[in-house]
Amino acid sequence: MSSSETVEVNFDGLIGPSHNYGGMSDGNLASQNNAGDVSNPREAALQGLEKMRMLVRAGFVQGVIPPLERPNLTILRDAGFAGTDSEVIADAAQAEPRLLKVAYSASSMWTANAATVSPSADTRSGKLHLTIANLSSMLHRSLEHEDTWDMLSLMFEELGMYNDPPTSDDPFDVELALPMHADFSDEGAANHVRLCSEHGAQGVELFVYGREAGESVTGFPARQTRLASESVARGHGLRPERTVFARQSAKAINAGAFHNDVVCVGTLDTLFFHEHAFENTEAILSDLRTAADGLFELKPVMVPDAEVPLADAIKSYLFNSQLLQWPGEDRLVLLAPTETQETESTRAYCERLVQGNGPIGRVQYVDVRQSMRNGGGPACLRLRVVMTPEERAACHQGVLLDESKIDALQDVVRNTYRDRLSAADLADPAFAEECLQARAALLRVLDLETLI
Ligand code: SUG
Repeated sequence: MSSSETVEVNFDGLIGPSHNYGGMSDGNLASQNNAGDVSNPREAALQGLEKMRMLVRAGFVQGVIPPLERPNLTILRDAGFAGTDSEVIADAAQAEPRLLKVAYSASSMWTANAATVSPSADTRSGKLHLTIANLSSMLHRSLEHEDTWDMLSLMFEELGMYNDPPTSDDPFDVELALPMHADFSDEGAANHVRLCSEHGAQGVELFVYGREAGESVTGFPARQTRLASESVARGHGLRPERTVFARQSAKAINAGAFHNDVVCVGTLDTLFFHEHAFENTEAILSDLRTAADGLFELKPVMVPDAEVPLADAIKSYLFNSQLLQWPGEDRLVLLAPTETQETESTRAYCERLVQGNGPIGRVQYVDVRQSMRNGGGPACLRLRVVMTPEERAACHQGVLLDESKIDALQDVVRNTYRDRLSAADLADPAFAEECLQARAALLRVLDLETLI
């Protein structure tokens, strides 16, 4: 990959040492079904790092976002637990074990929910804008946004915490999360797709929401409001004529597609989605074509329910794949979870897909099972940031990976992470110290000691 190109950088979440199956996400079938199982944080983090390695080897620019500090003792102290950290943990384990799981959740690994990102080619200011997602729908996820803001400010504004507000020549604008209220419920890039002719060109941004602010919906929670999507688009200074808002279908949400990226993925001029992903598919495609007028010709790839039933799409996470312009290949590559290969209808569909002459030419499978068992596939684990060479040079270099840095991170994981973690283990105050030490060692590899 040429260093003079504008490229899409994937910033993967590094899975933290407290990865566990808490059963905390209503409407996320994997989280619900695997609640209480014993997790393997070491294997989880190694699987994630191997995915990053695969892309580094292929020639992609690959970044990483380290785990947030866990346990989050603030939520426990806010809930009235007092005393030393050990006392707080021991008392919470007795009185509020569910809250202890919340405090320990490693959910920041799903960086597609960290922020919504608009590349500088799309914004009025000419800056790369990132709005941190408030994740207000689920308690454990609502704890992320403040620390994610610190983290991304540091990564993208290089010491941004000490340089706020950013000066006019900063290439980045990292914006605080929207207000913490159900009307502004925002889950970040998981409900956002950017389409374009090439990454550096002006694009069209598609925002997908599940409900209007103030609307009460029945069934599983709709985690994104139209107000939130519109607020992010306004804040980023996007051109209204190049921006499309689409409603996710209630059918998809109630079948377990708690984010749009469970039923849709897009890149460049290609939108790959399930027949039941949207409320009004024809109108959305027409809006996208109008928005793309003069920029590129949209290539929709719609998967019919008759070929892949919605339930199979959700079980296999076919759409929660990374759709990539693989160096040296003419057509796009779908980096899909191994569960897609193991599900009959999706495996057969993928075989037919690549035999055709459409925009997707190959499917590559990747094992991220530990994350999948909490409803997080390859696409959940990464935040896409389209960056010019100048922006890449201006961001914190410690989080851009090569294989030796991946080796060093894997060594830390092998030496400090457990290979077995159950809900009962969270009650042991010594585990809190173990998590802090593991994270500190990871941060040192990434030159982020300032976050320790
Ligand atoms: O928010 N799971 C996450 C999965 C996020 C997937 N991200 C995207 N689709 N982009 C969620 O539901 C489960 C945690 C638990 O139950 O322990 C969880 O938070």
